[in-house]
Amino acid sequence: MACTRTVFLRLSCSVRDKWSPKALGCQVAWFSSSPAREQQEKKYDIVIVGGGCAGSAIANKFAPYLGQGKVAVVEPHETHYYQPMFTLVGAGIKDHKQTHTQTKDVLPDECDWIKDKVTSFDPNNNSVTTAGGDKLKYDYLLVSMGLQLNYHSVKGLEEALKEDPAVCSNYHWQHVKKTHPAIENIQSGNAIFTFPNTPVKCAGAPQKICYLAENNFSKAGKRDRINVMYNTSLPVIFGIPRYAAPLEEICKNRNITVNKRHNLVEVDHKNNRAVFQLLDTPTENVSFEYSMLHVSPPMSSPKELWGSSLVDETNFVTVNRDTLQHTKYPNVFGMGDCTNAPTAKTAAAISAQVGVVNKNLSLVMDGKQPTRKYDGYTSCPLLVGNHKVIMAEFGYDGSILETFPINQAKAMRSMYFMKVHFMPQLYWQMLVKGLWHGPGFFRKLFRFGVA
Ligand code: UQ1
Repeated sequence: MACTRTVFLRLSCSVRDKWSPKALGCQVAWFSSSPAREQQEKKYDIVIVGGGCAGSAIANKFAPYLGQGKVAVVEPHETHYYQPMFTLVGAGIKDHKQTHTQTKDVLPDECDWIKDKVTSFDPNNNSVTTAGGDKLKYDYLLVSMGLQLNYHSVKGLEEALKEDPAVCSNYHWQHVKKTHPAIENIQSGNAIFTFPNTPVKCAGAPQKICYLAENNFSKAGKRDRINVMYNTSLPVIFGIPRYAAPLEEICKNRNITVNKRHNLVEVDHKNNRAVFQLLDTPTENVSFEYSMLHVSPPMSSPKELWGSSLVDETNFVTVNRDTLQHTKYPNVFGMGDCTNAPTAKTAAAISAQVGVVNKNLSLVMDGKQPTRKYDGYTSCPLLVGNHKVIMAEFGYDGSILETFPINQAKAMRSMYFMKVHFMPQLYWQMLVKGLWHGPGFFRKLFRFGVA
């Protein structure tokens, strides 16, 4: 193979100085000095594919304990986003600058950060290969790659996001910047909010921005000129009936039109039209003129996983829903949005999974069977406007797992405070550092240890 010089570069200190400040960022990256280069092969105790919320938390659990160079995190992006804040940015409540930090600042000093992406998995030989052609061998693998946003699957959408200031999307760090201006600029006509016909992360986000925008329109005195429309592919407004009931009530009281089984298939931004497939009569489409369009894009597992032996027929990583261990490869675990664990995909879900994977991976590394069980805990703080939040918390099979001994199906100001001020701190100071295992302990405490 044609090769030129390969640089295996330690970004700063090669031997960890325990007094050195974290700001020095003692992580390792592989850089090539030319596109054609010699491929590396390296062996690790643990390879973590994906350095988002889940990957960072587990890296911070294991790397300091195992020591320098034993854990690799493969993550191509230099920026780590706190995605739950995107709704607040879209609504003009938080600044975009508050959503992110550098990847190197959330990963532990002791891990090797491979700034690349994994393109193939070979679990039968305990190895993964990166886009740069490097082979990483492992004893244990964690797959925490998140979801892929498929804006390209909706005809005309990418172009509309580029060219039409009225088309925005809170799911992407760039498109979210357009949401608040679009809310401010609309004067009359249809404000349309969509929910796609695929698995999604934060299933509440598509409607949260609808409520916040409607609230903004009312306060700006233009509500009577704007028709607010929530067009969802789902047959229900929310999957858990306890929370669906107050949300239906909000839509009714605030005159928000909810069009169920409507799936966005085309945006014709030159004519301000959004086309929806009617999922109950799929050969039929309906089109609406828009003055503002907020799109929640179709999503899928990352394409690098497709067809690998780690995934099911829907291309999500097949894990045991209780232990999060892979169903076929006992030295592989899955976490976060890319697995087939049947619960809603959120940062809160990851928080509860951190404790489970930490315990079960440790047991497996000790030659034991995994024992810790994930109850499917997930949470969706549903911002409904007027500084209020319905704090939905639930688990597998629709079980309600509310933390506080109050009626969380009611929109409350205290929960708004939690969402806007407390959760970001919890995320940055605890969750990505592997120090927050979800609110299960507090839930039991508030119920005197019985739930
Ligand atoms: C949570 O743990 C978490 O992760 C930090 C979130 O994501 C930002 C949440 O939104 C929620 C609700 C939780 C759950 C925590 C409590 C205290 C209810």
